[in-house]
Amino acid sequence: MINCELFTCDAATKKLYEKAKKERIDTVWDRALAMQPQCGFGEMGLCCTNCSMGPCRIVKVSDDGPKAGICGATEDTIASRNFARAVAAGSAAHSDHGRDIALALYHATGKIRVKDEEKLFKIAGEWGIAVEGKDASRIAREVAEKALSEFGKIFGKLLFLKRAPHKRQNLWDELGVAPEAIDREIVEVLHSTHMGSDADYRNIIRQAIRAALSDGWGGSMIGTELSDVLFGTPVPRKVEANLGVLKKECVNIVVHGHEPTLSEAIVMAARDPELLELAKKQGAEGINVVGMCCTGNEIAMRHGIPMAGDFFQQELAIVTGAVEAMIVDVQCIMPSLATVAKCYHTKLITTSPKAKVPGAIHMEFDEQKGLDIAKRIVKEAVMNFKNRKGEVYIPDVKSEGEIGYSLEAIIKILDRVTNSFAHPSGTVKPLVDAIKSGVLRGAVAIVGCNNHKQPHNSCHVTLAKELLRRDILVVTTGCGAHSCIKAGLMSKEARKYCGKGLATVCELLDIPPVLHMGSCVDISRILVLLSEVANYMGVDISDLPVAAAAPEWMSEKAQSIGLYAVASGIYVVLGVSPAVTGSENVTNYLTKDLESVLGGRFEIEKDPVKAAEKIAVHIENKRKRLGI
Ligand code: XCC
Ligand code: SF4
Repeated sequence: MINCELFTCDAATKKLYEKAKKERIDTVWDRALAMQPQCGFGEMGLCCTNCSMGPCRIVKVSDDGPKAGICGATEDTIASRNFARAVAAGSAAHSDHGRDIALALYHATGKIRVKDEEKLFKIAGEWGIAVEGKDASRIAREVAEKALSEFGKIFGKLLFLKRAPHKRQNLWDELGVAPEAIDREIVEVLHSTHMGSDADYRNIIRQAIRAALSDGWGGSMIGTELSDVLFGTPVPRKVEANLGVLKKECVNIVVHGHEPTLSEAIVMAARDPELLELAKKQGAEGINVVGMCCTGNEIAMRHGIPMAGDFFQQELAIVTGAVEAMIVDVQCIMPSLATVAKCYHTKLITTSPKAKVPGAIHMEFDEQKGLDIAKRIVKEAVMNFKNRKGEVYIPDVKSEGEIGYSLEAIIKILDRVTNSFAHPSGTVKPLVDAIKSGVLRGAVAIVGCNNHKQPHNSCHVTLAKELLRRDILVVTTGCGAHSCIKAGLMSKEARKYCGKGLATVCELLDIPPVLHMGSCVDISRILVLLSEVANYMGVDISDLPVAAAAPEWMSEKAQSIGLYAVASGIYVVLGVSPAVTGSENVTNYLTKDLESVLGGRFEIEKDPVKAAEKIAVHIENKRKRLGI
């Protein structure tokens, strides 16, 4: 058995891991242990299966053994191709999510009222859609159509690229990396990395950059913006977090995955009086919906629904014995859930045609009949309450924090301290002033997943604390956000971790020092915030005293995010190395050379304390260059 004191800093996780062991349930950590030693070729990116002459692998540890694939592909070609394909898959996942939101908006028009008309009109204006004489429903349809055409339009660049500072847009044009249509960029990576196509690692990474940018400034941004239009732009609110939010006396429903279309409908359905009545008839006190992973972020930001847990807590939620249904859609759903659910009474319900799991019940979700299907799914959960068996144990571990810091919310907060006589409201001026004066040294985005190669949550939390004490503001999304809220970093009390400058800023603005900006597609909010700051200062994103970190990342999506951040001019510190280290050239290109081309680069640093030191040095260098 593994010593869970070492692998996580989260108390609820430790307690439930003990229960899992007692009940002989295998978790992600047990399977990771069984997987050791992991394949060195794969880890270094030196294994190729791109054609059936392979698999081929390059031997690095000794002089003997192949130094090229059967076709002659070198380590540089193989490692860069593998990396590019991972980026393309990540970009595909985010972007297909964005497309589904656009489709949902398209089909919703005329049936429901969109929640944020102001944002709808703003996007219409940005995209050159005439609004005069049209009602919101017609404009919504035209915006949705335009968004959908971003995926496959024949000519022209992505519309949202215009949100970037001019210098950045010009640089992308010069380098030939400005993406055209989202699907096409992803297809081109798959084509150019096909056996016998591109063999030049720099050119392979150039194409990967196009696919990554089409995620951050395309698919993800469409996902975020149109979700806001449909379901409302997040505003600050309090929520509870961690597995202690499950309630023993209630029907517990965990919604897990990514797309707010499903979770929004489940949240509505769970408030249906008939279903509540039915729950009472089954002996429950009510229906308790909680969210997991990015879906957890989405519904917490918009409805204050508790954030039950992160990627590594999904199995443990079921181990409580208190979950009547875990409802999932796409991405980050461990197939193991079906096996774990079998040992309890929990129903695992898949809802997307893109993600079925053997052993789960499939109830396909269709936005057009959203609420009806959601009610049927919730009913399944309610009727399952009386089937609980074995020990129900919900650890008494939860914390509270303030979340919901969309860009619009941040600007509203900044307006509070803007002197309205001297300065117009609605700008980032107070933030820029704080950075210029040095009260705030800079800002860092801590994002990404959990990975058994790093201690769970503690890398996110240690890094955040190290930055706060250096007067560096932290923004976060995804499972990084779950880590931070669980550790109490999104509460006002967290000011105790801050340096004097940051503590003062937080007090003045009445904000926590770690700002929750949403799910992983919502990293696009951070791109827009950075663009606003850079534009206000008349510089490029790469000039700003900022950085990003993914200390526990694992997914292909994270590789796409990392690369679009680098290509947007950001210094990105990864706690887990991407599978490229078998090629010195590719590794050097990503961690060194790219900086002179794009202004951003990767850094690989496992230790969060050292990562914070490196980030602080980077931020001070940027400040010096700006002369502040
Ligand atoms: Fe998945 Fe988005 Fe990673 Fe969490 S942070 S493990 S990708 S849920 Ni996005
Ligand atoms: Fe081997 Fe080349 Fe085929 Fe890859 S593409 S499996 S390196 S022969």
